[in-house]
Amino acid sequence: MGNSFCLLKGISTMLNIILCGAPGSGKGTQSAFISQKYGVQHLSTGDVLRAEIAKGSELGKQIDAIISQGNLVPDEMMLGVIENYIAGLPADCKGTIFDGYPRTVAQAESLDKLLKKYNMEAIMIDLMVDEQLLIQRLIERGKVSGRADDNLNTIRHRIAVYHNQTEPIAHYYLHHGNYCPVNGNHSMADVFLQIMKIIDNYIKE
Ligand code: B4P
Repeated sequence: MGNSFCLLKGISTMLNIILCGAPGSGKGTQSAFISQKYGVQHLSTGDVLRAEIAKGSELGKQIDAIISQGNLVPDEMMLGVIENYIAGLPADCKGTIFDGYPRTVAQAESLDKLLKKYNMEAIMIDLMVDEQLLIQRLIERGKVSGRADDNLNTIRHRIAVYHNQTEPIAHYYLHHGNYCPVNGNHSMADVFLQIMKIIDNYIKE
């Protein structure tokens, strides 16, 4: 059926934000702030995958094996998650933060097609953080998160996967969409100030 609000209005007035960055760059942290301030929904693909693992399903076991090694789950699996999510959006939805999706150029292309199908658009905010700081933050988080992927070896591998598979999407958005880099090395509050400036300018346009 699709979303009638989009089809009726042409380009939807929803605020859609794609939040990208290396592991530990603060995607989850900033998504929570954005969601609270602007009333948009927060879709964390990492959380969706961890919820599947927690169910103990066969699929969850496969996902666990991939994530705990620090690798990305296959693009087709993620596309299913995103398709279901967008098709199920309520008519009064104010928008979505896509936290951690896309993570490959193929995912970016799929998301583009999906957004176009529903007459939606998005801005891409890229959190740029120095590698040493990423490692430090994830090691700290690992002390309390209990996450199998928050240990030094896996963190290093995740950062390498980020450079190889995710970083190229910055070039994709530079050429295809609204690309907005943010210096994520600062405090959570300072990073959020930079993000608010971008969103407020975008809303004004
Ligand atoms: P995610 O769950 O997306 O998480 P993340 O990259 O580890 O961390 P995030 O950037 O959200 O950092 P956070 O705010 O928590 O991914 C986990 C795994 O899921 C991936 O490795 C992959 O295997 C899989 N996956 C997810 N999406 C996928 C996709 N689309 N395709 C394929 N596979 C996918 O911040 C980290 C820590 O830093 C926190 O403790 C926080 O408190 C702290 N922090 C944040 N900002 C700070 C700041 N400004 N100053 C100081 N500390 C800060």
